[in-house]
Amino acid sequence: MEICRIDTYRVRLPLRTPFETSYGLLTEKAFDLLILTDELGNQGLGELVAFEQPDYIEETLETARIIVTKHLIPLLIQDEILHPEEISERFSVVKGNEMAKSSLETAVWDLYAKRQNQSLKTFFTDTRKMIPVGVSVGIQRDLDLLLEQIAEYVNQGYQRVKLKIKPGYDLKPVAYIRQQFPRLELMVDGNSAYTVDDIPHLQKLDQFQLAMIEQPFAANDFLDHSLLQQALQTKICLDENIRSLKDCQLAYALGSCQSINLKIPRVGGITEALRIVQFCQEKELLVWLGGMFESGIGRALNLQFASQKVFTFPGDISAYNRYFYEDVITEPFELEKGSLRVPSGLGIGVKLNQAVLNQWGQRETLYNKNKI
Ligand code: OSB
Ligand code: MG
Repeated sequence: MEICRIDTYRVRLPLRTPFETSYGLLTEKAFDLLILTDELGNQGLGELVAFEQPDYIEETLETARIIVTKHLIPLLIQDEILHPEEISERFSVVKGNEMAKSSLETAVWDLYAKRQNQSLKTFFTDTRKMIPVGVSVGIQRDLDLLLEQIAEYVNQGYQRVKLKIKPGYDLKPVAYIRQQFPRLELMVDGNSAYTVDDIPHLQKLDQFQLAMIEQPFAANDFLDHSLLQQALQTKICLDENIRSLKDCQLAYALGSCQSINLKIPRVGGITEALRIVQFCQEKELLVWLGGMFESGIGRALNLQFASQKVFTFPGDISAYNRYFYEDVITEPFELEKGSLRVPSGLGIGVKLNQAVLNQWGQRETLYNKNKI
């Protein structure tokens, strides 16, 4: 197949409620949609999920845009594409910049599936239609409000709660939630806010039967995470650290974690994500699907991928109304008994809502072979 045209929508969607992590406050989600058009007029959709601040990882929306337009699009259009698995190899001359790569790589997978008249999940093995999901809850200093928020999510049916923590805001909120919800599937996410000196403090989390503790230490740290995992009963889960299969192998070899939060954009796309799933299965590492406050496009991709039965642990894939007032797709995802349904259409299975895009987005053409 040949990519003849590439368009983008730069979108900002206001969040229903601001989301606080140890990095700061997110009040709206800015992202780019990428639309690839082939020689037959089929369209593949991808989402560039990078945040505006380089706090979660190095990439930002702006740096990723430069990488996409200046370095990746030329590689994408230079030769015909026979299979989407070729793309990660073709992009490997560009170092890092996984989210930029993923925005195009996943769009190529969507386009390929549509050309084959297939849903994307048909390219994965052992899939199902309903995906158990959880919710990630931001830092909320008023513990009664926090509890109210969590009770609301539990009532809606979410099957797992992830609580964002940071130094000075950890044991107390966790103890408070545990007291009210003794059997809730609960975990915490430190988003790199702790250091090796906090190990004795973090050991106190062992008493709360948490499913796991996500990313307490720095994004490039494997050694201190390994020390912590040895000092803990609770599983450590790595998020920011994991950009590739190699990172998983390193974490496994060092014993830095027992669980992997897999985000397709953070590992450069579907091809690398599939390799990681396979490795985790071989090594019996618990792998589950994370989120980046995606719009319906990235969320549809996540659901297609999470349709693989290995994803038994509820993902950070919530209904659209946990994040936004309206979504950029025509049928936004709703919660059905604690699960989201994998869309059954071709490719990622969703259609763009043009009215919403016109209101919140700005269109630009990045490449046009025939100047059509
Ligand atoms: O660490 O997983 C994270 C959101 C922003 C930045 C980092 C993270 C998160 C989430 C969001 O936890 C999960 C979601 O998309 O629902
Ligand atoms: Mg995380």
